[in-house]
Amino acid sequence: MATQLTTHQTGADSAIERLPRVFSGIQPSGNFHLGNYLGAIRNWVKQQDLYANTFCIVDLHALSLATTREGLQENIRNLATIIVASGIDPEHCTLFVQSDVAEHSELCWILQSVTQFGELRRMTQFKDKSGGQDESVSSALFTYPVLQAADILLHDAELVPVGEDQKQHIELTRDVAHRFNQRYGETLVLPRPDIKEEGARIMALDDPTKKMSKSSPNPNSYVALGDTPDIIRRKIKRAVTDSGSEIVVDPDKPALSNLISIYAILTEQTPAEVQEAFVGKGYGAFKSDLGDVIVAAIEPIQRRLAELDASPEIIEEVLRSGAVKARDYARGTMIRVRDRVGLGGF
Ligand code: ATP
Ligand code: LTN
Repeated sequence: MATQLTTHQTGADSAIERLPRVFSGIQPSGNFHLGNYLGAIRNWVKQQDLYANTFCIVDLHALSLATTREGLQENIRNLATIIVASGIDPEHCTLFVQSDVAEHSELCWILQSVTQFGELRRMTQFKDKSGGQDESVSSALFTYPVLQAADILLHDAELVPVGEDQKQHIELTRDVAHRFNQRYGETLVLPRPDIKEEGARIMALDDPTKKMSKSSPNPNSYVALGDTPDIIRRKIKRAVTDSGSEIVVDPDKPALSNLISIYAILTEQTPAEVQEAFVGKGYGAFKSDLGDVIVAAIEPIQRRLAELDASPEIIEEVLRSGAVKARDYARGTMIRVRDRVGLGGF
């Protein structure tokens, strides 16, 4: 039987391979929301022709908080479907599941040896997610950013498109890569975060001081991509607003500013243009229009979701061939890393 060569080996994707490399990851932890879409996936889609893209469903990261076998499997499948339904073209990008490429875990261990305990202790995501319970949370939650560094460095990413909350992790990745290179010689590519000004931090609908989050116990705090039009409109109607009646962007009105910013991104306007369009109209009219704008943005994605759900073999094949491509690339990096460090080789 002929060995199946990957596109990486045949050079069939050579035009893509010459583009700057991009890597990003997303956790299969359920409740994919508008913040994830506006802060991350929408940008991945918009820029997909400009870069050689690798996108990863980071199931190993999801283990840092308790999961069940069935829940995890379902979340991985759903997230892959959402990513493709949102417009990621699997012909142009590599989309794969992290645990299908064992090199991620291996590089994570090696990088732990050049990561300082104090660096990890300063990570704000650990402080937020451990909720002060650092005696009982998993140690995976603590070493989580090292696995993230391994994801990025394994794939030689120059750019990492993420929301604002991930900036600190990308900076840590740079520091770790720099320290590795100093100790072992130039080996790893130093990545830069790609954080857009707009959409980088969508706030919760029930509390504009917190980011919209999958793990919020209150489903009214986020618009989930699977919400029906009625639910979306109701959630927007119920969203907290600030005192007053005018539609104005104002740092003293964080709730309203958040809603205006969502409106502006989805209609490709500036917040000032949105403000202008609603002069003399009240919160009721604005929220009603915003509900319609979100529904209109999400509906085509939901339609594609339904089509893909009806043929699950499509996503299975996307993830299978994505894993082959990602493994092929990762193997090359690990040969380099193991050799530099002086590991095994017998
Ligand atoms: P949790 O909210 O439970 O912490 P999460 O949604 O932040 O989970 P991921 O699913 O891993 O975690 O995030 C995927 C991407 O979405 C990341 O690039 C992250 O920066 C971005 N993101 C998450 N929340 C927001 C938000 N509220 N606004 C903008 N971008 C966001
Ligand atoms: N930590 C990220 C998810 C993530 C990621 C990555 C993002 C894991 N590996 C590599 C960018 C690049 C999060 O919680 N949003």
